[in-house]
Amino acid sequence: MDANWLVVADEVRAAVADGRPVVALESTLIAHGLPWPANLETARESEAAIREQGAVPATIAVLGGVPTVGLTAAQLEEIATREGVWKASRRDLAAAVALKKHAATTVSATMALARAAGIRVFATGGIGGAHRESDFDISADLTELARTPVLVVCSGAKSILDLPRTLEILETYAVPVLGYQTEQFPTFYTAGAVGAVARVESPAEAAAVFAAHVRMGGGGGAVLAQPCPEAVAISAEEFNLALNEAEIDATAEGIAGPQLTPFLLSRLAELTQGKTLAANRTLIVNNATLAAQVAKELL
Ligand code: PSU
Ligand code: MN
Repeated sequence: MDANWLVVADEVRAAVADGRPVVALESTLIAHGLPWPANLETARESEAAIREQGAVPATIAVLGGVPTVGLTAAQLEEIATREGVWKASRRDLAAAVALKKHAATTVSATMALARAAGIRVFATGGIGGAHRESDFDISADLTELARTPVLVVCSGAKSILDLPRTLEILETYAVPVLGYQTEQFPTFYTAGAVGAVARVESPAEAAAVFAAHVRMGGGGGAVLAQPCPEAVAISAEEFNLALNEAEIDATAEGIAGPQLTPFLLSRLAELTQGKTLAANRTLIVNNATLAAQVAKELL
């Protein structure tokens, strides 16, 4: 049974109780990662992709202080349109609840709430990680992966990050990182890959690795990383030029902390004439489909 401090949609609760496949979705990418109306469209497309596979979607957010697992259509629209929605990592959840805020949940907060509702698979675009040129701005997503047993299906960590360093931190935390039909860590919406990860060929193999990790007392979660579809991926040259410019703008405007990721994502979309936005949307929905396929195999 789920905890008494969170609201779980009836459909989600029933599916979890019956052991049917459920996929959690985060809300920070809706409220802060993508512009209107692409944000709402992508959120709806992700839910539809999960249903198409025969699984139940559960988008997660905090509404008026209530952690909510499985938003209604109206609640989804509210998170996509409302001004002043907080961005809550796990550290911010208690404040959002006690101060009765509307908060979109990042990967770390979504994992924690998914776990509380009994959901084991979660789809997003890219996890947070170690920012470039900062020793201390390391996303809470990494520590959450170290301690919460949820499989996060993504396209690696966001290209704006120091990806080799992010991968090293995941190793330190003993978080299994799986490449979906690849032996390298995908670089989000940029073409290319870094490092070396364990390759899995199918949703069944991914599910088997995650199940083994949990069974052996791994304690934490795991990452299943699927490359961005080639047709929409941005070349490394074009991306790096745009990122250098976006970083200069961030420094000039004094943007840091939780605002940095949303600022860079939106500036990059402008600088690439929408190419990063198109790629981000495509990979998010693609990951939702894969997550549903893995959730079916985990039963
Ligand atoms: N994936 C996307 N867009 C996003 C994010 C992920 O395609 O906006 C969000 C996730 O919620 C992730 C957060 O947890 O960015 C990381 O933020 P930070 O770097 O401040 O930890
Ligand atoms: Mn940060």
